[in-house]
Amino acid sequence: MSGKPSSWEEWKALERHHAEIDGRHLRDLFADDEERGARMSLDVLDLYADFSKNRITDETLDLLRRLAERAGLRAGIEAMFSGEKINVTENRAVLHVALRAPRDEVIEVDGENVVPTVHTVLDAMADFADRIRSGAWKGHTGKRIKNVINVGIGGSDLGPAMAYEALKKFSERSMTFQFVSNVDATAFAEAVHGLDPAETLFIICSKTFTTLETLANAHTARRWTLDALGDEAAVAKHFVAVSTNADEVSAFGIDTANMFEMWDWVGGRYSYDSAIGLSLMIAIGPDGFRDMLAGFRAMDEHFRTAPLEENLPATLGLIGLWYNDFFGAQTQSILPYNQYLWRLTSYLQQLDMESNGKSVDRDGAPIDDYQTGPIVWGQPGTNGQHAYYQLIHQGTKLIPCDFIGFAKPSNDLGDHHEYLMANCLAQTEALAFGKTAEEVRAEGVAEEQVAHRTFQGNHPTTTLLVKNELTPHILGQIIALYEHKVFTQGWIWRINSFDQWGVELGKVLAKRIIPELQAKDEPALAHDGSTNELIRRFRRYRGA
Ligand code: G6Q
Repeated sequence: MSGKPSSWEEWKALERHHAEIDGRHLRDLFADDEERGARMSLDVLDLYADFSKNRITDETLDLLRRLAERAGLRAGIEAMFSGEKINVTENRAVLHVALRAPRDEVIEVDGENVVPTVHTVLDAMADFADRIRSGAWKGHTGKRIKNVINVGIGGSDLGPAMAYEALKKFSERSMTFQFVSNVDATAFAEAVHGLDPAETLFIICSKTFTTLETLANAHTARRWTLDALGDEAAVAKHFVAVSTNADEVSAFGIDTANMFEMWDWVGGRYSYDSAIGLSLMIAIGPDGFRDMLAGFRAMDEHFRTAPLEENLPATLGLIGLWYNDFFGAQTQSILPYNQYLWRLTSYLQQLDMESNGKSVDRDGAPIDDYQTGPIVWGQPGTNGQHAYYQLIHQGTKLIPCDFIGFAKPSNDLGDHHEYLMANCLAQTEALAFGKTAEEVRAEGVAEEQVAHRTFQGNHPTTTLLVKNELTPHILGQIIALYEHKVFTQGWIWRINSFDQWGVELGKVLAKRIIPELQAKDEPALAHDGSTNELIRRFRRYRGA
């Protein structure tokens, strides 16, 4: 499929349709159609998705689906699942779906079935996790491992960190789990504060094993361990690695027998189902981890097989695209009403923004007349309500929101859960329907106050109502849902959602400035005037 999406007849039909919809209020759409609330929904696995509070009609959905068909979404899905090298700029397959494939599935990359090696690594992880959890694996001095510290950044951090928080209820509470990512020494210093090195295991997660932040933290961890335990042999008991780069792992001093493999066909931000999730597996146990993979797998199968009309990730992707490209919405907010999901939005921020923050298409042509990925942001409800929801309700910007609520609480205390969910539901209602000036006046509000207390409404939301409490299986479903939503959008925008040259740039740039900050003598600087001045001042204030 080639050509700019914006030049397709299906795109132009949506532009025309937008002109019709733009003036319509959700109040009217609901008044005209009593069935709308029940009809504009999908019931998939453990998720009930209500997208009726969006500025759409049945025709909108139909036109969006035609756009997806024109873009060859179905063929794109097949290409991904069958291991085609759709990451064209890196000439790689994109096979996070293989990480949750059952043992008997065959998925080939360059003629080799990758599923057996996925399960070999999963089995090795399970064996290791069991030994840590049971105490069979001992530290160098014979003490049991009580603390696990994941050292990694970006895709080698956010997934396990988010999922550990999400699934804390299922975790081994006699152990502590920490995630060190920032090269700011505070991250490391605070993580190890009060810990006994003899009881601490570091998992160094780096696909490339060349990332500055991770290697700096890993070297510091090594020193911290050896300063206390005094014997190089301790490294073998207190460090394991997850990487594709065996040479760098052994150069660092970790025996490759203690290395868990990953593969170039798994992108960092899609990797926490791989050995990158080892810390999580130690926390929740191999059974919990496999249950989570089964949740991912169930959503994978849904995405691959369900027709577009019933396909939840595709539908969410299309609705997001509708606002992004036709209403000019710049952002997308994700608001989980679940405290355990407090890091979900940061995780999804990377997933979405690193994948679809692109401005050239797959053929390298500039994208200058349509928008690609949105800015993703949000905080768990109800905290956000007392902070920035004001702008969503009464500001001048259009912010489509996903609300995620659970039918059952993870911790059932008094009336908390009903209070929580009442807030969730009330917000989507208020955002959609607002409060008219007449309604405000009818409350007896003084005339000069009426405008201030009027709520325009017509703010679009999608509600994901999970039928159960948050479990590993359900977390897997939710994450796979968003992975495939991002895929849907990226495919239609004709971008490569699987490279990240902007991230690579950062890795190179910092390395140029480090020697200039560290030089004993005033270095000759050849940056722009601002950067030169900042470097000079940093050196001066630092006392160089
Ligand atoms: C993810 C990105 C990026 C990456 C980190 C860490 O998709 O590529 O966030 O995960 O830069 O990279 P390493 O795992 O190679 O250290």
